[in-house]
Amino acid sequence: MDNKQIARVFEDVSRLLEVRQDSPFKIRAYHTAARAIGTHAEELRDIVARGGDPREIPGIGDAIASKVLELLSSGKLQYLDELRGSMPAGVLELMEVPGIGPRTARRLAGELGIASVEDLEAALRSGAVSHLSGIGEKKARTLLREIETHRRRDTRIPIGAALPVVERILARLQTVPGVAQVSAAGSVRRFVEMVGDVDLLAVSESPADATRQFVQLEMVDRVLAHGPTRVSIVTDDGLQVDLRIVEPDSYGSALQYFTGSEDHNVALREHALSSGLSVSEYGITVAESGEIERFDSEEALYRRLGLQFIPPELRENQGEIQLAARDALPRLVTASDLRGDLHVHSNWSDGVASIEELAAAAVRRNYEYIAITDHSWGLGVAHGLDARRIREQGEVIRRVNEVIDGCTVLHGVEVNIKSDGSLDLPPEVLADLDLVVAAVHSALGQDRERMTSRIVRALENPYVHVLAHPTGRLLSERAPCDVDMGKVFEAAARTGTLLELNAMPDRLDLSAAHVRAVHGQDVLLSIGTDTHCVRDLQYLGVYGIGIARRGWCEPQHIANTMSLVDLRACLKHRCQV
Ligand code: DGT
Ligand code: CA
Ligand code: CA
Repeated sequence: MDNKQIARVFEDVSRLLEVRQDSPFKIRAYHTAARAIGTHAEELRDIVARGGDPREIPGIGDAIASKVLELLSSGKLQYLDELRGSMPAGVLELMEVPGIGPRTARRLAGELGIASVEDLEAALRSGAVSHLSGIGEKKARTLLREIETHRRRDTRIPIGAALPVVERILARLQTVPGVAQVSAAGSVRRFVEMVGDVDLLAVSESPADATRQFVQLEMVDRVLAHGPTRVSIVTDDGLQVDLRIVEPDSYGSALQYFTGSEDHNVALREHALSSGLSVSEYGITVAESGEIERFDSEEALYRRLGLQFIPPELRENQGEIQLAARDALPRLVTASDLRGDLHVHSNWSDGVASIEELAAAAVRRNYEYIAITDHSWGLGVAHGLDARRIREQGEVIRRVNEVIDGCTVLHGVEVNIKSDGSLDLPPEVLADLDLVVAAVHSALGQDRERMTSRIVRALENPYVHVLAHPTGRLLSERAPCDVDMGKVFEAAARTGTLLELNAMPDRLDLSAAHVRAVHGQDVLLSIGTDTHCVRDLQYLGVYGIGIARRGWCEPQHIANTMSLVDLRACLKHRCQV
């Protein structure tokens, strides 16, 4: 068992103890241990193998250490089995749905015999639950939305979980002798937010060697199919990966075909047919002569069809083929267009890096600016800043700016939007800051009307420059808030407030669909990573740019493509502070 699996077991123990209303101390001990193990760098099995002790990990005491040993030797935990046995079936599964706590789960499973998420959905739809268990109509609607999100998680995987796997496999395949070209294809290459499976393509002189190396990767849990030029595996994270090996002279055609989307490919074939050309995964057949043309690059293939190269992120048959035919595709933003990061947490609130470390990392990345936007005090958990600490932080930032070269640290804040739309810092504090990012963090379950007017009120606050993670969604974990985005876009345009594209892979908020929807509405976007450690800064050019491109963004749609001088002027002018 690896740390992730062990953590999962202790998390289950903690939850079952909670259902049983066991001692809060014990519940917390298992929860803390689960978190410590899940995030610990060294595998527990390696610690034990080198003669070490599980108690080396802070948060693990005697009782849990002996359970770790039991898990490592037998793969099972008797204590967990006993706990499960003492409780109605289904409580753990029900608690996977956000909004269902231990008390509700126990009541649903124990009194109503609801043993699965499917049972619950049926009961909610029929109204059976609301009569018996005090779950009102509004709560029932919220739960149904959460179930929807929960279900999608079971079948589709966030791009943020797929990309690291793709990168590891591609890096490995590149080292196999005879392999010339490798690429992701399918929905991953199109930067779809939730992907079904991963498609990879490679050119190789000896396909058998490449496929053999692939099935021998450590992450492979099982092999679904293994042919001479095509393999499908499932990784130990449950992700299906298909690899195809193709000939060098048809690589362009194959890559185009397997990148999809299917709708794009259908439309492309229709476009080609009108000029007597028939497109397949192997090449283009000229109808008149029957001659087959092959393409080693996608660029050449699209050119042959009289089209501009269409970036993968646009290939959804949403007008891209018609635009490409007129040479009128948008000039999509790229990572090198971005000049800085506009949402960064330091160890002044809940981040782990110091302002000095973040500034140094920004210099290394050639950023022109980086905005430190720590949480305000209203967020109890995050060591939020009050007026006094914001002043002290300003002093530190001034000193850092005196010593670093080529990059400016902007002094910002991520101010909390309270449930009535007011902020938890006074105007005179906000007025002194370079960048005020406002966000909703509490009362996420408000109804549509209240949530919308709450956010609109925050947008109307003259000190707010940016609305961060506008919908509050966590991919596969938490449904977006119930909010009228049309009204949010309208208010953002009217007040000159920027909307954030949060690049944290579990947020991606705004979504690509929302990003695309704001074009033409005079809404300016800002991309921020919501970084809590130096490593997360890399998300800007990966997920931030990926979603921006998928949302058809050109550089002028995004505030952080501007120079510092222009950015300052723009913030001042738009928000009229
Ligand atoms: P996913 O995996 O559900 O996130 O979405 P995709 O787009 O990656 O779909 P997938 O994995 O089934 O196939 C990858 C690409 O290969 C797809 O975008 C287009 C192409 N393709 C695969 N099978 C077919 C097919 O039966 N017909 C057509 N037209 N294209 C196909
Ligand atoms: Ca796929
Ligand atoms: Ca596939």
